[in-house]
Amino acid sequence: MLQLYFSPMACSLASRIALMEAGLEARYHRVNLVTKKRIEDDADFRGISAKGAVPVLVLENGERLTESAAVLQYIADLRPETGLAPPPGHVDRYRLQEWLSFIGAEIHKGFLFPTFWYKDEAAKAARVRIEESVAFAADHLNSRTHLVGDRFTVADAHLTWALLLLRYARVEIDRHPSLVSYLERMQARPAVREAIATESALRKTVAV
Ligand SMILES: N[C@@H](CCC(=O)N[C@@H](CS)C(=O)NCC(=O)O)C(=O)O
Repeated sequence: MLQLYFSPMACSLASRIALMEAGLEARYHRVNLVTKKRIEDDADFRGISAKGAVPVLVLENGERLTESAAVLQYIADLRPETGLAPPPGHVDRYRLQEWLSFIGAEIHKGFLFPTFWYKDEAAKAARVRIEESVAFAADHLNSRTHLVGDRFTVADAHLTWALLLLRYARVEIDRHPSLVSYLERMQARPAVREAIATESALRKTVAV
C-alpha cells in the first residue's frame, strides 16, 4: 500500500487530496516537523527522508518520492482515468507543471516560508511580491473554473492548500472574487472537504 508522510495542514495536504480524489488507499504517517520524529513511534524522520520535509510518498516497491510536484503527478498517473493530470505529451501537461512550479516556488517558498520563519526585510519583501502572484492566479481564474483545462487536476489540489495557508497568513485573497468562488468550489468537492476536515482535526492535537 502507498504511504504518505504528512503534517496536518502542511503542503502534504495537497497529496492527501490527490490520493482521495484518485480513490487510492494509503497509510498516513504523521510527522512532527520540529523534532523530525514520526509521531506513532518516535522514529527518526530524517532516516525516511534526508530532506526532513513532507510530503514523502512511499511507493508500492518501497521507493520514496519527495517534492509535491513529483508526488502529485505520480499519484495522478496511477489513475489516469480520473484526469487528475493531463496525459504526458499534451500541452496541458506542461501547463500543469507550470502551475505546480509557480505554486511551489513563488507562493510556497517565495512567500509562506519567509513569512512564517523570518521576521525581517526578506519577509516584508515576500509580502509585497505575493500580491502580484495572488493577482496573477486571480486573473487566470477570472475566466476559468480550474487552473488547467476545465476539470480538477492536482494543480488545483496544490493551490487549494496554498490559498488556505495564505488566508491563515492574512494575505487578502478575499479581495479577489475569482479566488473566493474558486476556493468555495474546491472545498465543495467531497474529497477535498474530507481531507481538510481530517487534517484540521489533527492540527488541534498537540504535535506540530
Ligand atoms: N519543495 C518541497 C517543500 C516541502 C516543504 O517545505 N514542506 C514543509 C511543510 S509545508 C516542511 O516539511 N517543512 C519542514 C522543514 O523544512 O524543516 C515540496 O514542494 O514538497
